[in-house]
Amino acid sequence: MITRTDRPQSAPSHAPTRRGWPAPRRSGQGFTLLESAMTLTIIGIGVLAMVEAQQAFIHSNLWSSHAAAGAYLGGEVRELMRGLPRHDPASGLSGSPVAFGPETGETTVDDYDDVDDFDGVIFGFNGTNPGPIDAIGRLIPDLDNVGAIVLDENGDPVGMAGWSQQVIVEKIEPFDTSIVRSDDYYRVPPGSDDNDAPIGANGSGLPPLTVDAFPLRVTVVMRYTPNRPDAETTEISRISWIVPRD
Ligand SMILES: [Ca+2]
Ligand SMILES: [Ca+2]
Repeated sequence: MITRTDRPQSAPSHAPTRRGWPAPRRSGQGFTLLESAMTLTIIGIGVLAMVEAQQAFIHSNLWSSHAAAGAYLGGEVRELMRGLPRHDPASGLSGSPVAFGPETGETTVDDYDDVDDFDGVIFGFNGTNPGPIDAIGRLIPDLDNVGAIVLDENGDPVGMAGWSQQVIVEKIEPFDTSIVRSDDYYRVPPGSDDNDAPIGANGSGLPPLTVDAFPLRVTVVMRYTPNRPDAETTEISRISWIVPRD
């Protein structure tokens, strides 16, 4: 039996073998500078590839979570506005001049009782109202790393950081929904002596319509602003639907 100590001595490392290649290094001899450099290069390339793959994963994951959050926030506003009349149930579409928006005394989302009340409202970051909001008008709170609701100095919940929901309500032509009319537009019969009628209101050949008889198109735009200096606001998603005439 041949033991480690009994094994015959191998040839010196620099001595060529029969085929001309250096013999294997003996134990404890160490590495040459070239071998060390090549090893470091290979490891470096591997680490770089892993870092790039990790960055790509983080970017993809961020886009995915933002897209999901944007769709969620848009769906909440749509659900909130579902079933509301196009114009105020008490005063209709009125004002001087006639314009969309909340009526006197309607100051919060709980007061809004018709679709046009929401025109121009931005819920959330840098907005006109607290937000973002959910389908029953409640603030959607921001969560910290362990899932706890973030509170302000008064102990009140803080809205989802950086997110906003902007609502745009437009009056559209029932015969061509790509045509947007002004808030006070209406149409009178041809030959009408209504001197206040908007320009072209009775010359289009289309049927007469009162100021509140047009369908509405609602668009909700979701935007996100990262929490860092000089961060740019990005539109993440938008949702649009038409509220038909009764
Ligand atoms: Ca109203
Ligand atoms: Ca209104």
